[in-house]
Amino acid sequence: MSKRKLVTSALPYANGPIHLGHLAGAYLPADLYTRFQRLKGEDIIHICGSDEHGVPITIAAEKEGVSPQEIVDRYHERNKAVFDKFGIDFDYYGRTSSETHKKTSQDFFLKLYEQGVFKKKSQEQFYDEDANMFLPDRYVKGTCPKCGHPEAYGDQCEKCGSSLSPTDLIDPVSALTGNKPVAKSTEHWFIPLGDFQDRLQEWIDSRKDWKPNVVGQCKSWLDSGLGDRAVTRDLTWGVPVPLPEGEGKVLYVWFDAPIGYISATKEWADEKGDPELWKTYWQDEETSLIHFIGKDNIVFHCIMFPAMLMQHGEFVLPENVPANEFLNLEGRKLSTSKGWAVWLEEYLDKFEPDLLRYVLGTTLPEAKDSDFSWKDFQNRINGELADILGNFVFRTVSFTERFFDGSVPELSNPTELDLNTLKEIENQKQKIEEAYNSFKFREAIAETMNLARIGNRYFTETEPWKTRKENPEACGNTLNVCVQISAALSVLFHPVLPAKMARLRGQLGVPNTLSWDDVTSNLIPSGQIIEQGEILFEKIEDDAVQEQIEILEKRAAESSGTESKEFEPLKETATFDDFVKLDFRAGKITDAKKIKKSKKLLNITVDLGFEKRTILSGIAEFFKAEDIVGRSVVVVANLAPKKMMGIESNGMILMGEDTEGKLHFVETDSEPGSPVM
Ligand code: B3M
Ligand code: ZN
Repeated sequence: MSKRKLVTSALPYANGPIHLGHLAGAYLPADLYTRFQRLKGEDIIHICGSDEHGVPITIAAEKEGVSPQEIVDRYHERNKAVFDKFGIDFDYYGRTSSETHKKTSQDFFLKLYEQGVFKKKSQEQFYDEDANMFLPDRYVKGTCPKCGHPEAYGDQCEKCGSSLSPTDLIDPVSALTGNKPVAKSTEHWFIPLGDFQDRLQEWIDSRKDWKPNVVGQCKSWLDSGLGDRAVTRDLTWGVPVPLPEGEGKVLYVWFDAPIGYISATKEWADEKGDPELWKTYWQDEETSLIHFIGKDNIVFHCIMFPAMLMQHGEFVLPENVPANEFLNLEGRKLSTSKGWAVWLEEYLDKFEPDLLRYVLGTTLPEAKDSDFSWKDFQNRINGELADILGNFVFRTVSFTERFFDGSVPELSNPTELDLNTLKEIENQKQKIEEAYNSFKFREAIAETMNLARIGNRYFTETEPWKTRKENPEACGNTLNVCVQISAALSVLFHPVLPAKMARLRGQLGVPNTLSWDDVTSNLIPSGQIIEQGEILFEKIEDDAVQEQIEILEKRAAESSGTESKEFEPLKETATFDDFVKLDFRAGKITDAKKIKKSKKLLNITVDLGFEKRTILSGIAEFFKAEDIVGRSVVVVANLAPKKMMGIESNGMILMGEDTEGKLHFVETDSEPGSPVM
């Protein structure tokens, strides 16, 4: 066991408000973990802050026609406030525009520079001649070479997750002007990640308890071989490169942002009046450093930052990086630009923070992508928080109030059932603890709710409303047991429902200072007076969630209307001669079947009038084989044959793609075999 824990959660870009996806990716799990460990009495701090550099900020500023500073000032304050309201309990929320950060990241860079680790290379970089600037990777768009997604960015394809360079893109254009950019030479410093390959490999192999999704991504990076990665950029917004030859250049945002964790810890220590304290958390080997992030940040936290830390030499390496997958919303991918998101500020206008903490906690995308829906939100609140947890503590407290004047009855001559039920407190506590310690928060929450289920079942089985008259001792025992379970829940549920459990502790007279290990099956002495407060969990009405669904749909509709649609850039001009080489024919699908082992391809037989053709088409995700038989289609009939999955495909069926990426057939009424032109 380490002596102390340093938890970080990804520094959100201060370029927009926080939504559900952010919470589910990093902040809620980090907060659950930290609150649990704190209750356990661990020495733990949770550090976060705004990422105020990088192209996402300048893009937001340009869109609004304001300065980057204005953007980061606004969102830093807003995001900090909303995290606070939602109960994300950071020890410090810094920002990467601070002086401490500038100095810390420049010193870090200089140390590596002096160690001679960087390679200085001149490289060809895309330049936008109208905008008069070098284009950062994010400012170049084009088609992803790996998956064909037409909207990939020069640093990453958000569809398949591949990390890219702008020159990898097919048909690159400038995101500023839409121009075709020109390549121009510029000099930059690179960290040769290849030199760290073996050390990183060995280190990651030694991480036995990492999540499979994280190890998997690291492995695929390592397997494909690490190359040089530029750590500087031609930009004006960012931390200036601290070298005379670095004028006009700044540190790459993914170089400075993780150092932001260190700067923020320094500021935290300063604020505590113990300026050296940060070193204990970053430099003492007995610290466990844990990064909570979303899956799109894995490579930076598991490859790039560790390489930087290894090279620097004075810091601990992350002990674990329990990255989450993505959260979808109502079955669709979250998209801020398409208005398909739930912003936390909006949520908090209508509902209490603890409700979402619970529901999101039970649906965290821990092992694979997961889905949040408003219907599920309502079901879980009504069916679990209200009907199980709320109902259990309500019946316990109100029964005690009514029939025992609020005084907790004593346990005398308990039955085996009473004793076994009390034992469940310890059993469940053990399970919950193990789940928290292995970053399985969904399981931790489910097991906590199970204790309330056990209590409810026991209450019903022991029928205190009957024993009250027939066997008052047994009735008293039931209530004693139920009060003990309620008291235990008021602590065990604290990481998830901090505000609600504080209220429950108030009702039961459980001190707020109680730690996790203080929880026993005898928390409340008999004779203690307990009091019903207002109901803990009100049910959510249909109207309330319907309203949220409508808000979402309305916004999505509006944004699809007003959003200036981005069209694919046109391909190079084709001459008339090029065009007439292609022979388009009308056809009719006479048979279609799935291809084993292929998610995308269907094996389709098309009647072209003069012959039948086998054509493989990548439409299996959109159409069922049996549904397309009989459809009229247009076929490129003289395309050279191509073998896929061991089958020869002879031609291509034309498809149209809609804004959501769904495919549709291009149809014709002509007889099979007739030319289409
Ligand atoms: N700001 C990316 C993101 O918000 C980035 C994280 C930095 S963590 C050092 O996804
Ligand atoms: Zn892609």
